[in-house]
Amino acid sequence: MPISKLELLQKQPLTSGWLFRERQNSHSMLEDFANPNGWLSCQVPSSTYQNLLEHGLIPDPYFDQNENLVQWVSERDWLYCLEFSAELGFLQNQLCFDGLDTFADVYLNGDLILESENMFLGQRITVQLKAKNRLEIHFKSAWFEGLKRMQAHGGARPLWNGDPSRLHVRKAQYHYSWDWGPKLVDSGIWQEIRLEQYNARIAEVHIQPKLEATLETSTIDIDLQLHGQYQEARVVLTLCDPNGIALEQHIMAAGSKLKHRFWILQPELWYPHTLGTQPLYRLRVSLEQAGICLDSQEQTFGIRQVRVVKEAIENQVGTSFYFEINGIAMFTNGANWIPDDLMLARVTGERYKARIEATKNANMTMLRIWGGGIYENKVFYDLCDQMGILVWQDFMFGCGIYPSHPAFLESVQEEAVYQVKRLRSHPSIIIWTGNNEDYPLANGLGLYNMAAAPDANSGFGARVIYEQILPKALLEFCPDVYYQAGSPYFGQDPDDQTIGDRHTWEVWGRDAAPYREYARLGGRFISEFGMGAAPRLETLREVIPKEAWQPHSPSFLHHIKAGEGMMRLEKYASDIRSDLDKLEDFVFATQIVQSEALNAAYRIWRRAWGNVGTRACGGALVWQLNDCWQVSSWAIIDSSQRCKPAYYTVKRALEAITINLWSDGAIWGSNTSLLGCQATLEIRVFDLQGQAIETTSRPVQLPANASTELGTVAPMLEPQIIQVRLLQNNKVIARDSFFPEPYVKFQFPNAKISIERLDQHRLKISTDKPVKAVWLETDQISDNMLDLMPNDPQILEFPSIVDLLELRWLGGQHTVDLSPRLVAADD
Ligand code: BMA
Repeated sequence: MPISKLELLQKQPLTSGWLFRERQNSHSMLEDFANPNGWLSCQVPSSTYQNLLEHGLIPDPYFDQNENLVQWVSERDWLYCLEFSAELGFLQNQLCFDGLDTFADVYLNGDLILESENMFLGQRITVQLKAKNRLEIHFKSAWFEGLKRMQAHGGARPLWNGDPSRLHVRKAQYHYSWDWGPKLVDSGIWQEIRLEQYNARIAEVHIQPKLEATLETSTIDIDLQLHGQYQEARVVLTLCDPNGIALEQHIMAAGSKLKHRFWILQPELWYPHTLGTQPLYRLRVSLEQAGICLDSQEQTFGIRQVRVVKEAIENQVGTSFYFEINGIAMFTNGANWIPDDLMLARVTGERYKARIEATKNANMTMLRIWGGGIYENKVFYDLCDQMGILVWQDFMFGCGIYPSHPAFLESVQEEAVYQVKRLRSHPSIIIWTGNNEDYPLANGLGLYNMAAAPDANSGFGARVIYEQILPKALLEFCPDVYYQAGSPYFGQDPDDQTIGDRHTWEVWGRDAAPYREYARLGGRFISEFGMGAAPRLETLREVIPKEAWQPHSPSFLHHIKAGEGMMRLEKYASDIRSDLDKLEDFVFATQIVQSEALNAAYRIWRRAWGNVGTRACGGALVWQLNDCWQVSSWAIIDSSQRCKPAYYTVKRALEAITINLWSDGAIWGSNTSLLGCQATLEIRVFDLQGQAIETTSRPVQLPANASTELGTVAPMLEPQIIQVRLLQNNKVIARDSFFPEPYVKFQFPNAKISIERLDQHRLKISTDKPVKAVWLETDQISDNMLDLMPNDPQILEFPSIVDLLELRWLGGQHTVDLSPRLVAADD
C-alpha cells in the first residue's frame, strides 16, 4: 500500500503569531481570553519581562534601580494565546511543551488540557484538533503561588538567598534574587512548544557506549521505543564514525521496545580539550515503511571512560577526589556557571558559544552548572561536547531546606527522569550532584545526621530527594554516571578538607580571610571559591547614570547584591591603595584583589596535585564564570561580555606549564601536560627602588602531570620584588612574581612603561622598573593584567589595534596614543 502524507511525522514549532496580555481578574477566564482588547504580539520562547521590555512597557530592569519599578510584573497573572491551523487525519496529535515557566493552565479550543507547575519538566499532551485552533495559556503569578504553597506547608523554611517561598516552586531559584542577582520572578513560554502529528514515531533513543577497561573496544547499546502504528514498518540504525562515514547499518522489524548492540574496535576516544580531541560518533535511527521514512532521529555520542578516584594519599589523612578520563588522571580546573541572564530566552546560541569559547581559552576544563539556575539548553551541552569542556551537573536545588511532602516529591521525581533522559547522551557530563549547599545549611542548623536514614518527615526531609529519588532516576536511566548527594558533599563536617568536594568561602565570605590563607584552606576538590570585584568600568557606566558614578552612590550600591558586599569589597581594596574615592580607582582596586586572589588559589591548589600517590587536590572551580546582569560579583566575565582583569590572570595560572612563587619564597613548577619538561629556572630579585640585586638560574625538570617543588628563594631581609621565569631555548614559557604585601603599605618603583606598535595586530610592552598589574583597557587581547619587569618585554596580540589605549597599573594610569602617524613621528 502506498504511504499517505498523513503517515509521515510532522513537527510544527509554534513560535510566531503569539499574543500576550495581563490577566484582568475582574473577568472570568473565558471572558478574559475572549476579550479582543489589549493583546500584544510576541515570539516564543520568550518571557513576560522580555516581552514587556521589547514593547517598551517597562524600563530596562538592569538599569539603575529599575528593578524596584518592575516588581509588579511578577505579581500579576499573564495570558498568552495563539491561533494555529492544523491538518486533520493523523492518528496521533500531540502538543509538546518543552518548558513552561511555571504555573500554567493550558487550554485548547476552550478545554483545559494541562495544569503545569514545574518549569523544568517537558510535557507531551495528546489533543483533539480542529482545522483552526486556539491555544491559550494562563500563567499564574509564581510569586503569589509560591507564597500560598509556603503557607499551606508550614510557613517559611531556612535558606540562604532569595525568598523562602522559592523553595516551594520548581522554578529557577535565582529568579527570586541571589547574592549576585536582582529579583525578577519571570513567567512565560521559556522553551519551545510544538505540534507533533503522526501515525508512528520514534519515542526514545538511548545510546549507551561502554568502553572496556583496556580502552580497545567499546560496546554501544541502543534502546529504542516506538509509539503508534508501526506494525508494517522497520527500523534502520546507521552508525557513523566521527567523520560522518557510515560504519555499520542494522535493520530490524519495528516493535514497541527494541535493543541492539554495536561493537566498535579501536574506538576514537573523547577527551577534554587539554588531553585530546573530541570525536563524536553519530547514530541515525529511521523508522521506514515501504522505503519511506516516517520518522528519524540523529544523536551524537562520545566514547570515554570516567572514574572518580578516591584513594589513600601518601602521608595524608582522608582520600583523594579527582577525575580520571580514559585512564589519565587530571587536575580539573574550571568555573561555576550561572544562567547568563534573568530573561532566559535572550541567551542565544552565540552567547553560549562566546562563553564556552572563553572558558576554553582560559585553559579551563570544567563548568559546573550550579543548582540555583536551570538545567541548561541543549546548545550548551552540545558546545561542551564539541569543545571538550567537562560538565559538572547539579540538580536544581540550592541553599535551602526544601519541602518533602508527596506532591513536591512527585514533581521532583518527574523532573529528574525528564532531565536525566534529556541530558544522558552528552559525553561532557561526567558528574551529577543532588543540590548546591543544602547539606552545609542543614548541618549548620543541626538538621543533618549522617548516621540516620533519610526521612521525608524529618527536619531535613529533602534528603529523600538527594539520597533516594535522584540517584534512583540516574541508576535507571543513566546508570554509569557518577553521582553524589550534594555539592559540597562531605562526611559530617562541611569544612572537611580530607574527603569529598569543598566550597572554600573562608576567603571573601565568613571572616573575609586574606587570600594567602588559601594555602591552608585547600581540600580534595574545591568546587567553589571566589573573590568579588566590580565589573568593567564601561559595563558599570552602561547601567549607572552618570551622576551616580561614585563608589557610594545608591545606584552603584544597588548593583552589589552580596551580603555585606560593599564592606567586603572595601576591606580587600583597602589593602591595595588608600585613596579610593573615585569610581575608576575603586573598581580597579577590587579587580586587582580578585586577580591576585584567584591567581594565588589556582596556583597553590595545583601545587597540591602532587604526583601519582600524592594527589591531595584534584581540582578547583572558581565561583563564578559569568553574570546574569551588570553587578559587582565574583564573575570573571561580566554581563556585557567583558573579561575582568582576573580572567587573564587565571588563564596564565592555568597554562599547562607554570612556574610559581609564594609569599614565603617557595617555588614550584606545575606541569599538567602529558610530557615531561626540561627548562631553565631563572630567579630575579629587585629592591624596592626597582634595582636588580641578583639573578640566578639553574636547570629544572618538571615531570609530566605533576607539580614539582623547586626550593625557595633566599630569605628576604628587606622587602623585595621577585620574579621567577621558566625558559626553554631562551624563550620565556612561564612567569610569576611577588611584590610585598599588602601593597598599600609599600611604595613601589616609579616605572616608565613603554608601548610600541609592531604592526596592525601586535604591541610590545616593556618597562624600566618592576610594575604590578598593568591593565590595558581593551578587549580581545591575547594577554593582559601583567606584572612587568625590566628586560622582559611582552608581545600582545589584538584582532585590530585601537589608536587610543587607556593604561592602568598599581599606582598610576595614562592614555597611550598608538595611532600609526604618531609612532612614526617618534621614530
Ligand atoms: C556559593 C554559591 C552561591 C552563591 C555563592 C556566593 O556558595 O553556591 O549560592 O552565590 O556562593 O556567595
